[in-house]
Amino acid sequence: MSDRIEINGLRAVTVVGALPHEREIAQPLQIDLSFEVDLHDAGVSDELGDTVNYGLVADNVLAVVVESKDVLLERLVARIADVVLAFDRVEAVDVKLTKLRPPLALDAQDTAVRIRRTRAEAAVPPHTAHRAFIALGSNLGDRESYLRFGVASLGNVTAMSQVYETDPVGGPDDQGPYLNMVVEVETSLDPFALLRRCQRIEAEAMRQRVVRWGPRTLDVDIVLFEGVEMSSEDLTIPHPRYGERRFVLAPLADIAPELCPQGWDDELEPGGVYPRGLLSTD
Ligand code: A4P
Ligand code: MG
Repeated sequence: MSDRIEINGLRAVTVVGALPHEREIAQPLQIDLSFEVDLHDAGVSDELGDTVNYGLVADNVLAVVVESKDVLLERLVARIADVVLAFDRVEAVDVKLTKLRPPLALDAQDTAVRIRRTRAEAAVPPHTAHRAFIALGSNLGDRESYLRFGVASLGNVTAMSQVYETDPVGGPDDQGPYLNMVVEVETSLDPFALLRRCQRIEAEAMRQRVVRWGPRTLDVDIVLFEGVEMSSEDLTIPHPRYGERRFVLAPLADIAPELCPQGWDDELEPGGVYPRGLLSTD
């Protein structure tokens, strides 16, 4: 990942070192941090909830450093990496810890250790994963490409329905047929952050070739989010109309039939939804 947040030149005074006088007298350190976070959502939403609050990271790091009684910079720098990786969205961190007045009988400006740690190797719990189901629909332009773009942008897709060609439900009379599908994702985002991600993907798809006021190139809706039932101005889960729509339930039944309302296949109007096989990867 190329997105990063940096905190440079953070200073603290603390006890660290192996020499007797270093155990007695606190000494100045400098901490330089660079951590990997996906910043796409925050770049669109302008919401602190979509990024990592670097003020909070700096506070938590300083709290650990000033309490330090570590002998080795190596130990303290590893603990700093753990503090940063405890923030859910941080994927990896580079930390440089510098002794500004090293105890050397030589003319050296400073000494430092530098490490890189990733979430996979850190002593922190993995992301809290939630299972959610997302419906994608397109009836404008290269519909299959838009679906492919949507699936690729969602990240961590764990199951994928077939693609269905479906007659439009509602809306203007002259719009063309849709391609619809449903995917399962595993996400560490909360429902609102996931909605913002869906909306960002829609915005990116439309930015390219949308006809103003025309049908949509890509619709990305949250159908279900494990353990969540909610209704707010911006977000209703489960999606308010999913139980009435064959174009959502047919693909959902491919990957999670147990989550479809009982008897839906007999109760809903037949027709209008035609399977076309798995999303092609060309
Ligand atoms: N919103 C609330 N709950 C959710 C949720 N669970 N997921 C809000 C996503 N969005 C949710 O959505 C309007 C607002 O709903 C958003 O601002 C969000 O805060 P939108 O995507 O901007 O507009 P929309 O999708 O046109 O509206 P709506 O009411 O969600 O429409 P539907 O019900 O999704 O229907 N026919 C076929 N064959 N295939 C289709 O895919 N899609 C539609 C859209 C109509 N007919 C169709 C299809
Ligand atoms: Mg929608």
